[in-house]
Amino acid sequence: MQIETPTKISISFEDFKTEVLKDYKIAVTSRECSLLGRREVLTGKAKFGIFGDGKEIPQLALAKAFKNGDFRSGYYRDQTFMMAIGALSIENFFAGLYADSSIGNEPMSAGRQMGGHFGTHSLNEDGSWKNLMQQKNSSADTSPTASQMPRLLGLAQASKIYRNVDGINAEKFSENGNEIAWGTIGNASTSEGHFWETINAAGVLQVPMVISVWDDEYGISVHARHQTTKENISEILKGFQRDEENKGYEIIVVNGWDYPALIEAYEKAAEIARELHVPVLIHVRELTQPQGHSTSGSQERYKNEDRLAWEREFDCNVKFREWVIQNNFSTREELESIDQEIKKQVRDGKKTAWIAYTQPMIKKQKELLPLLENAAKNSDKKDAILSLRNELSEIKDPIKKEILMAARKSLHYLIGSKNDAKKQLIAWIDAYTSGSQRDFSSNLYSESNQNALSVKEVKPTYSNEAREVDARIILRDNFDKIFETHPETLIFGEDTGKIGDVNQGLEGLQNKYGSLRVADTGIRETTILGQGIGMAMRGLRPIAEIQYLDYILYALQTMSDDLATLQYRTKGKQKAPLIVRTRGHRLEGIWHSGSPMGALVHLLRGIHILVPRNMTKAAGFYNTLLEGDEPALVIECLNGYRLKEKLPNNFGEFRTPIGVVETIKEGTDITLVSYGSTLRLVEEAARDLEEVGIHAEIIDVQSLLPLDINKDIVKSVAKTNRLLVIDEDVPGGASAYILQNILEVQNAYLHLDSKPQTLTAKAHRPSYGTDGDYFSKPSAEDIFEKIYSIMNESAPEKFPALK
Ligand SMILES: Cc1ncc(C[n+]2csc(CCOP(=O)(O)OP(=O)(O)O)c2C)c(N)n1
Ligand SMILES: [Mg+2]
Repeated sequence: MQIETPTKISISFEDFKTEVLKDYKIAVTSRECSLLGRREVLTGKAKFGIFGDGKEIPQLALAKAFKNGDFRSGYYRDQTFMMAIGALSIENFFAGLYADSSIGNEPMSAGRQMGGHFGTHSLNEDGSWKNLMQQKNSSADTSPTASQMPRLLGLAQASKIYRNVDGINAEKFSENGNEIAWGTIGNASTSEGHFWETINAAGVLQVPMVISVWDDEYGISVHARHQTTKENISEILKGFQRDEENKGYEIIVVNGWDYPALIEAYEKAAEIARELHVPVLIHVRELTQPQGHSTSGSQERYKNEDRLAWEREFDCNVKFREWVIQNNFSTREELESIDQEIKKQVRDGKKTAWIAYTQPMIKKQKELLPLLENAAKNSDKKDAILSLRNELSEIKDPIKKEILMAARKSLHYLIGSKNDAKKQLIAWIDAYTSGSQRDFSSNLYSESNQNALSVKEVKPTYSNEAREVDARIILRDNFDKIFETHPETLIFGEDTGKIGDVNQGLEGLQNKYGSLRVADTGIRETTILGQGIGMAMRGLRPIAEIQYLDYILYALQTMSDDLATLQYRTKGKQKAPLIVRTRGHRLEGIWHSGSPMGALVHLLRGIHILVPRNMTKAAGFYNTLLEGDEPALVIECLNGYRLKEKLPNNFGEFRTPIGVVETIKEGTDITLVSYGSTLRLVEEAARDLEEVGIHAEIIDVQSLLPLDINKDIVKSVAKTNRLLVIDEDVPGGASAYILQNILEVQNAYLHLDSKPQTLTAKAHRPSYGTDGDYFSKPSAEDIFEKIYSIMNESAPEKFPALK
């Protein structure tokens, strides 16, 4: 018998039935995981649960349209989809819930993320790319609502680049740009700016992005009437609908419990997006939350009985089951027995996951008990140690914390004693701690042999007749070389394309390399960042330009929550080697001369932060970064583009090393540490100080994250015995960060004869105009006087008081 299936492809009833029953099993498995998962939290075996119940059926339809090479960028409701593409087993699901730190058991994040945060592996053990065309891909989830949206844009745009830019080796990433980036988002999260910014940008760019809105009418307890105009996201997005004259979106509305309609909707969406590169929004309505939002709180507090009754009736799994029976794909009895079988499978899988999670720790517990007994034997605090030992032995499934607590507290009782038992205990604690610490702290930065720190310095070279040119020319010619030699590089931002950036560091390059590789964007910093993240995750080497450092605050959430955590939250299984280019520090006024480096340094651990003092150094950083596999933020000096620099002749080749400081003036009296635009003033002050017999040594840190990996600054302080850190940030900002490193990491306090100090801008934003700058930021006079006062304090006879 042939039937007209929702897939529009005429397949045999038997084949379609097999497909339907396979889906049924996944839906039931997923639901059973949610139900048991909640129980695991309520009985204390897991800490928090957020599940995909009530959203199963649309995800099965999504999975059918999802092909190898495609990418998902979604949120915590998508367990059914992950199961359907074969990326999440029952055991994986529970390992995530328990926070199992083994990447083998918990491939999503090795226990670093709450359960419900999904991802696949893009990288091999050595950090190199897997062939993403041979697998179904999911970018790693993040918890902040709508934070998946900017990255989604970039994942989609990569297809556009692969389809339209020649010469890129796309083998592992794309086949003619036919890959779709599939987004998922909750109805309430569409209230976020990230959603709107992404929707508009994808409409402008016309990229293959299909975004599903899972609409259950609620965002935790808050109803749609407080979230969305007209309580209807597809209704208010109607203006984005494409028509004969204008490009735009295809918008599809479908009920989340209607299996055949969903399959049709997703097939149609895929067709349009994949072939035509038109973005699609699928508004999936009438979804439910059978168990409420998460394990914290209960929905009875905010849903009335009518709503709860409706949710029970329209539960997508219930409706699907009815449909299966009505259409004779199975009988009630058959489904009953499938249900029972799956219940058992999930219970068994849960048990297996629990054993895999707890076994290694039980082994450690067993190892430790005799060590504690031995230690007790040899101690006058025997009873206290034995009591710790006994408490530990009574814990059925101990976690690392409980085991280490017992061991370390016992050691505290052994202060002053010396014997083999204590030695053994110490060795055991050290080994267990350091091994475990890696489970929780590794992979903040790349650990591959392509990591940016291992790229060796190459100095710029100059011909004998090298000219002095406006520094922006050096950037321009270097970018030219980069685009010529690396077809996978591209740059985009506000005014980046046609005019070649606001300071003409890209002058003429759009004409040469095309408007996809040197591109203007809308004014939308968050999604500029997201374009970069997504494209970098698909093998391209994007350079995202944020016009001024002051405006990076718009993109900061995405940088901090997404880009900076990517390697860490996947334990090194995904990377986005994105270069963020911007310009900042001193120029004019509150919003064109900010230098919030402390804020950035603190929020962006996981990204290299580079602060070159001139454009040759900046160009060298770009060359270094393109050799590496890590994300970085490069801040060019806003007031440096028209200053003269000597023209090198090895563009594209010279490399500024990352994390390495440079001594730009030698001296014996005091070490001055600074970076960026401030350095020119420090140099000016140092010249004046020479006149009064003070010989300052100046160190340019060049790179704030990481900072002075060779610990060179302390060597200078050992010579000068005095230290001043100078920058344009607020008091206690990046200067305090630098000082902490020099004093605490490098132990420079051992060499100091004077109080180590900082000289910074005022606490307020810099005021406009030359006087505004003079009274807001450190001037050469401020620097001179500060240093002079330090010298006066240490040798008043030689350096009599200034005033
Ligand atoms: C930026 C941010 N604000 C608040 C939260 C807390 N929070 C988590 S989920 C959620 C509701 C999301 O609702 P919706 O988008 O409709 O998704 P649903 O859970 O209903 O599927 C909120 C407010 C968060 N994770 N991130
Ligand atoms: Mg919702």
